[in-house]
Amino acid sequence: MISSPTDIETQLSELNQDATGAIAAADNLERLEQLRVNYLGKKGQLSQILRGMGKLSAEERPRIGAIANQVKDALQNSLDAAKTHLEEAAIASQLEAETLDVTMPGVGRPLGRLHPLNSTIDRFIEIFLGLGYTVAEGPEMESEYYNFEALNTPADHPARDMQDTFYLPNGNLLRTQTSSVQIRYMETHEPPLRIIAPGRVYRRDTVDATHSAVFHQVELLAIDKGLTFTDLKGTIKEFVRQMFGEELPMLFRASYFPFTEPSAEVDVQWRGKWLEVAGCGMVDPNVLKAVGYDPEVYSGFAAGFGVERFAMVLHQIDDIRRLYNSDLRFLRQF
Ligand code: 2NL
Repeated sequence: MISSPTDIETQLSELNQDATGAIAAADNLERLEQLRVNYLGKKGQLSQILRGMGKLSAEERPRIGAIANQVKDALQNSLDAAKTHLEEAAIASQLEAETLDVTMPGVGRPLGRLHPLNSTIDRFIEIFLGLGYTVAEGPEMESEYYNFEALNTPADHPARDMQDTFYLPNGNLLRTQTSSVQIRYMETHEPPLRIIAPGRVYRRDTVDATHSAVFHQVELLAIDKGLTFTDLKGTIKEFVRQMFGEELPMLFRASYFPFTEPSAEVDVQWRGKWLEVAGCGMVDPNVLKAVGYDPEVYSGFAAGFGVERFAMVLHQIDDIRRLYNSDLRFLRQF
């Protein structure tokens, strides 16, 4: 087929119109590249049209050639402009999406806090560290020896009753007091020593507002030459002064524990009420012998404090079970 100059001019003009419209409608860079290849590429529509040029006369060729160049330049310019526009728009929308408004209020992160039992244990530790004590720890699963026998509590003692202790199938038990930790400590250390043993203990108690089968104790033990009941009283008095923040009327009531002799229970008067705060006494000579200490050379005193009781008194908590059921409405108050 022979192309006439007007045919080619018409084709160029249509191409120009088509392409300009398509470029204007392109909304992404991939589409734009497709259009460039389609219209201006080596095998593109413009090249196709220019193939017809060979058949033009020598006079017409430069004129049509010039028109073709104009169309090519115009389309190339449109493509460049559209490309620049799309790139700028992409950057603008990215900036918009990533904008950080430094005036926005921060996200609130609620602070964790100590459970009242832990903060109470921490108070005990802080006070006794100040009095020269160190903290000792040991297993919660114990043998009868460390929990009872070494503490002068023979097999026929009422405290050994199945009713009171969680015995394990292997003959061991869950410790009923942290004294067992202190026996282990004495076995591996020479006097003088001053330790406290905070920790979890177990008793087969029926749970109610003031009893729990799992609770916490801090036990205190001091062994040296020449320690007397007066040292024990002075220690407890200083502890009470620091724990309650003031000196309080105190009462040592005679009592009995298998592992101390003499033994006493300690009451303090606080806010008009007498509270029982500790059991205590001079370490029984049989306990000293059990760990290989000579009772003729060394003496010592010991005391046991109930952590839950202190937490409840200090924070006015009416039911021990509140300390164990992890209700955040309760725990957030401390
Ligand atoms: C209580 C109070 C007490 C002890 C614990 C103790 C420890 C050793 C030797 C002697 Cl290694 N005593 N601890 C002493 C008196 C009281 O706890 O009411 N317990 C049933």
